[in-house]
Amino acid sequence: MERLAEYTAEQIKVLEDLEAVRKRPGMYIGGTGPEGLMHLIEEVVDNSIDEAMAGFCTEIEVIIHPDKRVTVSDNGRGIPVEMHPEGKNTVELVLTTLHAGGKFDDRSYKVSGGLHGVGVSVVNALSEYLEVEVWRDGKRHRQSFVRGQKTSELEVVGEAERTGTIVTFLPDREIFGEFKYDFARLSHRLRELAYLNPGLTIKLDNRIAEVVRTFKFDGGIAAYVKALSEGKEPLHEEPIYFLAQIGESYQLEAAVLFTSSYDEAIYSFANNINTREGGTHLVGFKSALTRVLNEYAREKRILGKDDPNLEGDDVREGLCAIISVKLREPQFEGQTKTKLGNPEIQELVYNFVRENLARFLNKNPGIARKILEKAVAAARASQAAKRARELTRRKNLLTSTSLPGKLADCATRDPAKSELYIVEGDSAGGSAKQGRDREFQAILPLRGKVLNVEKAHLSKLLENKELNSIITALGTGIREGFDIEKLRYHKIILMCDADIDGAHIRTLLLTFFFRNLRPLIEQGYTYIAKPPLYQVNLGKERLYFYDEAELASFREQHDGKFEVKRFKGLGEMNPEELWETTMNPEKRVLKKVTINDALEADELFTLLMGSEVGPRRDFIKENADKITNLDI
Ligand code: 0RA
Repeated sequence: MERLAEYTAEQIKVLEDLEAVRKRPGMYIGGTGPEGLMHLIEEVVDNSIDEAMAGFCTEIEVIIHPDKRVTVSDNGRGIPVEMHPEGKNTVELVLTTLHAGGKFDDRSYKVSGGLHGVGVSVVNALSEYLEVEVWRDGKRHRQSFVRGQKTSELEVVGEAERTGTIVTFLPDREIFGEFKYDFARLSHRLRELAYLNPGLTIKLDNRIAEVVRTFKFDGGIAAYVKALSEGKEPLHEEPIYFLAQIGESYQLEAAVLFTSSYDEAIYSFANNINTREGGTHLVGFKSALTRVLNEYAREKRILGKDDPNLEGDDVREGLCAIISVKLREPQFEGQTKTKLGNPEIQELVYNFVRENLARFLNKNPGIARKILEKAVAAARASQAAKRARELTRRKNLLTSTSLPGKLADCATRDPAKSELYIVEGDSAGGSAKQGRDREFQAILPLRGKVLNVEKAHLSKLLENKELNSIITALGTGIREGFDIEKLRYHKIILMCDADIDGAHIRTLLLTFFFRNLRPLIEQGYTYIAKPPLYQVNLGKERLYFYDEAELASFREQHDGKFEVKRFKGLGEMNPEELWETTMNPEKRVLKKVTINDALEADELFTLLMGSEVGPRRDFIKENADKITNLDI
């Protein structure tokens, strides 16, 4: 009797959990758009990654099938199959119980931050269909589910000569609608995971885009740093790399490459999660770096008695670095749960970097000198720039700054009501000027490829006419000189063509904003305009469609008499059309740029600018649909 009551209660709990997840998917996977879909895949992959981190898995494969099913397989130990007293096997428990992971598995560094680590049961609950196959104890075991509920018991279906887990699922259309995967993002993430787990092979077999990619990097984060600094000139051949294992609970890793460029690119990770908001590991890293370089400079008399200390910004100019920590109990904080909070980590990382970097500098005096000469030069330049800024500020009081000639400004002076359209090409710029509402819409046309900001010095960048006119039109200044109070428009809208060049220019502009005007992205002032792809003439009516799917569903509802026109570029639209479809606030589609969009643009940009042909070709294939949809 008692047994039966328990079983029923357990059953009820499972159903309640299922309902909770299906009712509010956003709470568990962050949304039901491409972001949420990405979380589903990541959740399953993370389980395999945990197995790799525990040292039992060397290969992971992700297959995107033409019918949108996803298969994630690994050669780990396999989910345990034994029965529990309540009559369920471990596989079923893991797949139907919220947060079951931890209970059945004591793997030490688990990926469990933010929305990650919600458990595969969440993926199961949100899948039209899920099948798991476990190869373990010489047998292949299989169990199937529909919308989180089992449709079969765990059955032995054959023999197995190795071990592993294979999960295949189809996201539920009731939840996700007619969904599309973000391929570029998926391959970016899988590549990143391969760098973070050296030696692990991750294969992505994308049968929709027909791209197969295999990621394996024996060099780990040192190789990642090298790839990220492609196109920059290194001050030393090989990245400086350190690794420390502290007891059972912490693993610390850092890879550092100083370059002659002017950008700082530091990426931090905790348990394989990109901690975009930083955290204690990053703070520990930065303070150790500044401390060690100042100590070395004093000891070797590179800095004189009367010289001030080098500032953090000076020692980090041109630095490309990755800090990756793995820990048992990560605490993730911040708006997007991508800030590491563990207080003990700060000192651990500080001591780790301080000791290892000091030792490296002492052993490699030639490299040390180059690094410090660069830092000293940066310090001088920043002092000079500060003086120059003060000078121009004084001058500006007399001469009043003039706006760029190509800018067609709006009438209102109220930034909260004003919009700035940054438009690719003079011809589209012309149509936009004629079609706009001049009361609150300003137009700034840009000519051609804006500038390869990656390779440019800060002062060069300010000489570039196109970028210079953006800066003056915005009114804020840049970098340390940035002042949001001076912003002249509260909506900055990037309007580019729906082709590969447009995508490239947009990537470039986002990179420029990310590096120089970051608060405009962080505080949500930056948008991407989405012009329509098709115009349909139906009798006297003119209709516009923004992607293939919209047009397809229109075709389904109307047969026969209508005319379809495909827009190739913004320049093809006349002023009225441009206003109707892309600029009229009542009708237009704008996408707010997030810091993630910008970060990805930034990394992508470095890859695209690099010498490798492969990444560029793959980018184009994976983005083929996005480029026509302009849905960055
Ligand atoms: C619980 C315990 C153990 C492994 C796993 C779960 C596991 C889960 C997944 C999900 C995808 N791939 C996986 N691989 C392993 C430890 C098993 C043991 O001690 O033998």
